[in-house]
Amino acid sequence: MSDLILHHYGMSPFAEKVRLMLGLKGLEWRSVDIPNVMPKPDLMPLTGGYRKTPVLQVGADIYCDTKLIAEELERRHPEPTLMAGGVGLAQAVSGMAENALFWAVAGFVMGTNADRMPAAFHEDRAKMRGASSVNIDKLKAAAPMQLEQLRPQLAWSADLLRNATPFLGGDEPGLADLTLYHALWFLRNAGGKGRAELDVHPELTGFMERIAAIGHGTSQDMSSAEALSVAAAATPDETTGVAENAEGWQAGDKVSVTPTDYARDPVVGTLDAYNGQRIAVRRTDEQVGEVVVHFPRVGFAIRAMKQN
Ligand SMILES: N[C@@H](CCC(=O)N[C@@H](CS)C(=O)NCC(=O)O)C(=O)O
Repeated sequence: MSDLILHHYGMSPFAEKVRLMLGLKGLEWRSVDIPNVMPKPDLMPLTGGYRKTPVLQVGADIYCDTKLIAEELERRHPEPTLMAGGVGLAQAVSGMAENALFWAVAGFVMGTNADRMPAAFHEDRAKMRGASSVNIDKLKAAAPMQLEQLRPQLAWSADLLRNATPFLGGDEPGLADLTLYHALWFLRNAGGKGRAELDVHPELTGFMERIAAIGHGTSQDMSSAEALSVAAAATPDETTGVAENAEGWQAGDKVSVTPTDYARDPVVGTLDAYNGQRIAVRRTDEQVGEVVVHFPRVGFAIRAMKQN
């Protein structure tokens, strides 16, 4: 069976983006179901603190963030390509779909479904965003404003798709499509009033049907304990090394790597790889031994730690 292990949960839109990448490439993969709130005791030994969903594991190499997961899947399994229309197109779409559009969807979904969500979920997300307390009334009161933000962006998305042929990058679906799709999928699947907002745009509903038809490849469930054993038995891939860089980073520097937006939990280790696109940190965990945790450069801050 496959060496690709995805740590995720069903309702995660960013995980849906990766499940579709696996489908687009027709891959087999192992599926580890993780909690949607902290604590995540079987994920932390692998990531060293990074808590977002999803995470891709290949042996003792751990890939964080869907941008990097896309690149890594493309490197390991180049055909069929995920990069129809080019990586620049995918990242440009990501600039909209994973920021203004995604947050309008998230705000609307959270506000309109607030009473149906468990208190533990609200508390976890408030903490993850760095808020000092949960304010459900504020969340609910913000829903109409979020809808005002959302509607024009759905119209822009429909316009983009009206000019697609039939995908954003041409004849074949690619990362740009999956990136736009995952925000729309979140709006449709979260229940409540989201679906009606999509239904007024036939371009969006047609596109969503085409993307859903890609499927998720072939997955087999794996327990989180088994995934930890896989990491413990494996050795990380050979490093791609630290490229010459103006910032002065060198292999072996003690560093922390932290998302720049939310869930800013630092991952600490020694610098293993650094180049125009990626940062990788080597760390030793008492449960799984030596692992290398990989991040994209964009969206992550690297900082020097004191050597001891
Ligand atoms: N930039 C990240 C965003 C990932 C993200 O925010 N995922 C959400 C779930 S869809 C998350 O981590 N929520 C908190 C959690 O699952 O603990 C990526 O592309 O992977």
